[in-house]
Amino acid sequence: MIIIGERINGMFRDIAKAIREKDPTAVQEWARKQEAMGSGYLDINVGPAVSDRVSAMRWLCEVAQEASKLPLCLDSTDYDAIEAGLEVCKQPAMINSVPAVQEKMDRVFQMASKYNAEVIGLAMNEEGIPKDAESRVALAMELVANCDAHGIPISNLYIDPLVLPCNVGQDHGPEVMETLRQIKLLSDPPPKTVVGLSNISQGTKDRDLINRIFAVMAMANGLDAAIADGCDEELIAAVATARIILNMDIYCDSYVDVFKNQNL
Ligand code: THG
Repeated sequence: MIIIGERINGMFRDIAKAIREKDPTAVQEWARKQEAMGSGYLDINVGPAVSDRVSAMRWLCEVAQEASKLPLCLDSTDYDAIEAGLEVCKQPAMINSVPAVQEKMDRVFQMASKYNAEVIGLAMNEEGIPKDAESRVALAMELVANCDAHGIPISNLYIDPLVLPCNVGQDHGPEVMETLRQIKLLSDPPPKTVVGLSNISQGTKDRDLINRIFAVMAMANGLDAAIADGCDEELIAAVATARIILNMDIYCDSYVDVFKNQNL
């Protein structure tokens, strides 16, 4: 499973301050740290409190790329901000995200095609997030059809079944697991899958434990990627171990590396 490091997000105080003061220090520290600990992408989100999302996104992308060579996952509902990020990305990026809403899919898949970007498609539409797996899979199918219609390889599409905090949407848990399984039957090759892992534990006690258990359960149901705390050693160890159990690593390489690094 690929970890998309979640930490460069204006929802965190140090990043909000960095954006306000145009001080790259915290952004670049998190970029380096997440890369060093094995994240495969850096999520870049300007957060809720920014007035000019376009210039904030452009600046975050520029300074993150000075510190890390990881590809970026541009996380915004403002497509002008996403496009500003795509313009300065030095390598193909991931667009995070688009719901199954026609005019939004038209704009996002067009941008993806122009900039050779991957796309996260959300299992939701104008009516919100459905509860049952069948309705989520039906929305995933719409995203697959629109991706294909724009000539984008389906392997560049990541479907996000959408994870809600378990203390408000506990009944969504099994539906998310079932959605992850069924998405792999939609096409050949199938789309990839991604979740916002830390969503599951928002507002709960024992957040790290809940995140870790959810991650390995979702991996057993085929999860390919997670926007997650890439600096949580326990999460990384759990993911490395699940990769062995699921026979995803030849020679147990990542398992051995992780435990060697922790001197166990
Ligand atoms: N799907 C997709 N993209 C996403 C999400 C998703 N992007 C945003 C989010 N969800 C994933 N990123 C985070 C980042 C942080 C937290 C949760 C998800 C988090 N933050 C602390 C909190 O809210 O308690 C903030 C703590 C602080 O302020 O210091 O949990 O689902 N495609």
